[in-house]
Amino acid sequence: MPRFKRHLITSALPYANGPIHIGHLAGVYIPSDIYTRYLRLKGKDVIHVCGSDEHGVPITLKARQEGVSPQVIVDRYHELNKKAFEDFGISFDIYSRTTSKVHYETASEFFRTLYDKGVFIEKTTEQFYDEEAGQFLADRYITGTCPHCGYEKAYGDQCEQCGTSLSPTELINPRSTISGSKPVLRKTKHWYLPLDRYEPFLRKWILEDHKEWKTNVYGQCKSWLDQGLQPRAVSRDLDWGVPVPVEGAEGKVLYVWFDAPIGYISATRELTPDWEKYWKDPSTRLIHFIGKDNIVFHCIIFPTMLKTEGSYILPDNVPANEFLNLEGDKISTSRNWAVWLHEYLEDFPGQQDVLRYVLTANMPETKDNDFTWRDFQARNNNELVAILGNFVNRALVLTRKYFDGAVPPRGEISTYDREVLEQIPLIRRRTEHSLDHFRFREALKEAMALARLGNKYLADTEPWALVKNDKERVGTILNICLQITSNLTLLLEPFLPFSMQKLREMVHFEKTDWNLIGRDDLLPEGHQIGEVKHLFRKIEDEEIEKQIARLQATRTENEGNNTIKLPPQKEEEITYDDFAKLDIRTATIVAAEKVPKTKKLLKLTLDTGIDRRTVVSGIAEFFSPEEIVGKQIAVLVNLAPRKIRGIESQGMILMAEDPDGRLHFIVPEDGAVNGSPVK
Ligand code: B3M
Ligand code: ZN
Repeated sequence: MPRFKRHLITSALPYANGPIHIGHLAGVYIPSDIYTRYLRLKGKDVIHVCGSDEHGVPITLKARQEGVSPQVIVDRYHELNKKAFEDFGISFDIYSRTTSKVHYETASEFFRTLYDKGVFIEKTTEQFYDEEAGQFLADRYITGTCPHCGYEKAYGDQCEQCGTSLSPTELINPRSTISGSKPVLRKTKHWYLPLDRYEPFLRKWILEDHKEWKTNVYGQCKSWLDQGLQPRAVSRDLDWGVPVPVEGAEGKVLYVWFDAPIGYISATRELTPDWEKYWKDPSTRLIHFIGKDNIVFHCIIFPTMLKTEGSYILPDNVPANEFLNLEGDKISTSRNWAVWLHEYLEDFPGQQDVLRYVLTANMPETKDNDFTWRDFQARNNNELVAILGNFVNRALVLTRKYFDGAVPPRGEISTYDREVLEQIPLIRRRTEHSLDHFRFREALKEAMALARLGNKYLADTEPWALVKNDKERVGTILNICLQITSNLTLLLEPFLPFSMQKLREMVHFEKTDWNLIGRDDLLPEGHQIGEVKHLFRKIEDEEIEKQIARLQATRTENEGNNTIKLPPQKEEEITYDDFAKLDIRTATIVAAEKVPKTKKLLKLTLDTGIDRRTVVSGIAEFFSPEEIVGKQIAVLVNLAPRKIRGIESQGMILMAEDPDGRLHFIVPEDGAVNGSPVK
């Protein structure tokens, strides 16, 4: 008897404060969707729940930025993201939201149960308060320097640079993100979940009973546990969220990370009156798909909540992924460094599966990974078009041409034919093994092996060369190709649902039963196939260049403009030591040229007195290469080198920017030896 009777799959609830990008898809929603589709095809009892995370500071911050209410923000992005997921075939059974009535009830009840059981510690502590804004500063309302890595824009709850989870008082030089002012400490009462008390339970449950978890997940849990757990506040002083359902808690709401995972329960509750069997029967297998920054919440905090509540099951696995980068840089909403799903569809309509394919092939399963447009094009053209599309197309077109679209009889089969047919169940098993272990890149590779096999079989047997003299043999070959094709519709369905639906229609094979994979008689002799269409199309260089140019424009806008702009107003004070860290020197521009295909960038060669070096500078709109060669300037020479458009830039030219955006060089007045320090 299998240990589990049913599956409950959850995908992290994305904050409804911005659109969905490829990083979200590759990290969470494609793996969870592949896995769910696979289980469904196998005929398992499975539900996949998700929804918008609509509380917390990420939402209220965004609302403040736009000067609208949080409700306006969450309504907008809930609809946008729900549609984006649908458009990409992410087949949730429900996409709910944490502002729903059911969720408020479920979350309050949950808190209340723990409260009544005496699980929480009530504590009054001093927390940061913004006197100008008149509010407490939780989590992302506060930024400052990370005590671990020195990143200057770390949030009060987490440093996005090094991933460390922080509490606001650890930040060096804390600032309010609302007013920019220096916060003061004020007393406030909150409820804490004493995680430290559950450490023995967590150690055993994770470190002993779940050794099979992915190493990145297991490792993070172990390091949390080894560092020792602290009580965690589960309430906040905010006016947006689920009110703390006890007396004397006016103005306080549940911490977003307390209510959000309960959102999985609320969503299930909305989906089915049978929700309890998914959450409370130990023969349900609960699996959380998440990104790596959510590990502690899903492996330590939420399980502790479930455990202390007492009536719920715990997750059996938490297959978290690492992060996807874009063209070598961290994906960032605020820097607009992303490929947004809705924008992708405008440029590549109907090509959702291509993105699904490329993101699966590059899934950041064990380490961070990179998405590049060149790789996207290559995988489409060399794999989807040249292997899968090509095989299927030839098999179907030849069947129509030689046999009027009726599956020809299979005559005597050769040893080679047999070997090919015998591969099908083996490929199935290998694909299953990878899927069962949440190794989706590998699974896709294994499944694509069947397309490769078919393509090679067709190339080796060359039916088009035999048709004149041995039509019977051609019939056998095409029969085998068609069996492979129908097997492909099943094997690739979890990965490429749109294309496989199309292919099922083309071959008139509507069965969606994983257990049929491996059979060599899926399409009986005489079965009529339908009209043949292309599954994929070649992606041209121009289409890719357009995408790269768009990113380049973003990069230039953000910072590619590699110049120090002297600020129009006086900025924050620094010490002399801060200033002394900057090694600024005089130098002469000895060569200059435009960086191809950019509007703003010049590649400069400088004589700095100490060496000759290259600096890429965003000044091309104001200066032609000819007019600046020979000019003496000031340059920051000890800036860490960085690649801009593939060119390593080793420094930064100092420029003054006047109010209308014009740039002026900072020039030593009557010449100075190159390399003279500017003090
Ligand atoms: N909204 C964080 C995130 O989007 C959070 C996940 C909640 S899952 C319960 O990364
Ligand atoms: Zn840090």
